[in-house]
Amino acid sequence: MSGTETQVQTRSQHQLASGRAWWKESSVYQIYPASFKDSNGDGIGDIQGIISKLDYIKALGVDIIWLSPISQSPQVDMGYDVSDYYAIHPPYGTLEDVEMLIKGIRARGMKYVMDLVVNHTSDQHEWFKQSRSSKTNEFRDWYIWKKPRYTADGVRHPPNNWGSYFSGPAWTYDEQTEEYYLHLFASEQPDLNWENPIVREAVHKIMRYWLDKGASGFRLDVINFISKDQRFPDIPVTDPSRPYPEGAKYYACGPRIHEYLQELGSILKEYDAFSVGEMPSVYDPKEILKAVEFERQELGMAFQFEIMDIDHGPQGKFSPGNFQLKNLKSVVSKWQSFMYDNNGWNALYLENHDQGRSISRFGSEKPEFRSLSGKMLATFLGLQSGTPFIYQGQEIGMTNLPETWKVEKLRDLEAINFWNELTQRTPGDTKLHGQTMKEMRLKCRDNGRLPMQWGPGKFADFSSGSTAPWIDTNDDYENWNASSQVSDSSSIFNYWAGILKLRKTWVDLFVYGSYTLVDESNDDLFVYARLFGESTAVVVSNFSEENVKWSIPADVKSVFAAGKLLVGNYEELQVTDIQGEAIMLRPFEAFVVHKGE
Ligand code: TEU
Ligand code: CA
Repeated sequence: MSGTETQVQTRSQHQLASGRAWWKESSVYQIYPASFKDSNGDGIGDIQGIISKLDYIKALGVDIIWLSPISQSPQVDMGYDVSDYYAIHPPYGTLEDVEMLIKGIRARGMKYVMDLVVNHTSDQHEWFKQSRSSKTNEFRDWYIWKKPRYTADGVRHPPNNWGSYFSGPAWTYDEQTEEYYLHLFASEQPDLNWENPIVREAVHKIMRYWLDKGASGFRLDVINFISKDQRFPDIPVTDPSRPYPEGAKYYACGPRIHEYLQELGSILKEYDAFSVGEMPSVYDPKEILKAVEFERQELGMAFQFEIMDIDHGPQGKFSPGNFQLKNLKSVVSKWQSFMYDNNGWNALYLENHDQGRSISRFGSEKPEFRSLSGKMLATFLGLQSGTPFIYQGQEIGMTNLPETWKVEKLRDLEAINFWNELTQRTPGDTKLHGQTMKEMRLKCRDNGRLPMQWGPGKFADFSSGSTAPWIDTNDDYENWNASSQVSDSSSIFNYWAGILKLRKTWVDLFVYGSYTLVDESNDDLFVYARLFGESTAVVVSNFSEENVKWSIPADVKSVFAAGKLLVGNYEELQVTDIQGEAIMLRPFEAFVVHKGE
């Protein structure tokens, strides 16, 4: 008996390791409001635009709609800089529009999830305006203010050397009161001081307000950053070209995080609400488990970033990294098994508004492979253990921005700041600049922010007006759009719908079943088994653009022999003719075989 075989059998005895919950059986569709659908022709997506597309979303078969922030904001970071949690960003619409949206979502049997950004606010929030006005203002302690440090030569420095995620130091000096405030992101995004119980109460009040309005829960922005080590220590500098390194060690899952999350959790529990915490910079699942372990009742699930950092290079996100299937296997399997074995829960995603498109990163944009690899990724992701998240456009196989785009076309401050800093530091280094542009095209955040491709008309039918969209459309919308896919039974859209339906049909197996990696050493195929009681499914995904001959491993042979095919991304499914030993997988082929009840 091989090692894997023993594992598959032991696991099948587990049955239900983790408690049932409605949000485990759901799937989520993420909307980026500015780029989804513009109803009034000003080039910016809006709430009425979303309302007009609710039937489309329903047809995909998702249960929850999560909107990236729509609260009032100066939009330095596309709404992740909130200036009023109780008002709506006017170009998106009004409070009445949001009420209408929630009603429309609920009328279709779906639920609305709000993006809650409370690690920081906008510097235009009234709280911060008060806070910066004087050292004695009652809001002073709502943010994190520190005295400068001075070197022997009298030069002023920030209180420590933590870097901002958007370049430069994480501290900005404020002349008015001669102190620095902390901002882990842009200087217009000051971090709230969660040590202050009044700040936490203000957050609780916002949560209750929206839950009472009909929100069914929250996606909590960088929620694992809210508790900082109050000593605010320096981080050792290892790369002299980067004097302000990431200080995550001192604030990612920091000292009081679980105390704060328990407080949020008790409100969420009261409303039986959905919650997903965004948790970057933590690679130890034990740390994240403390927030998502079922009985602890903090958060439902978390976005881990190990999967997204998989093609980042040694000098960070925009340095070349090499995506290798074996790394994906070990990352995915680590989180899948760990959460299952320890009563935790995974949020499953390959895309969001901060990431490159998954076909461009992990599949192939080549015309002959684009649809196939999109469907392969849907199979691979959608049938894992956890709650799947689909990002707008992913369901129709949208890809990254065109190769012809120059940096001037980018809109995101992360990429723009990075580019400016790099080109100033290394003038004339065209090789480095070219390489960086290549990496940006793979991983910059604008990739996911191009207008949703609804149809072949002007501006991809995203906007009907004469005003150009706030960010350019991709080049390929005439042939690659939602309207042609909805009516085509062989489209990625309908394939995704089929995957989500499988999860509904086989809830025990695909939602609550165990996960086991099969044929670990295979360089081209990602194969895993899901087991529940007498039921087994084997999910096979070919990540390569070649034909791959596969000898079926002993531990899953019986599934192939007795099994039936649940789904596959090629029209003629060769696996039905398997003679037992080996099969030939075509480029990016994916399918699922099933045995049992
Ligand atoms: O992102 C947090 C985060 O750490 C990243 O995904 C971030 O985009 C990346 O590290 C940059 O390299 C969240 C939001 O999703 C993002 O849009 C916001 O800009 C950020 O928080 C600040 O609110
Ligand atoms: Ca609009």
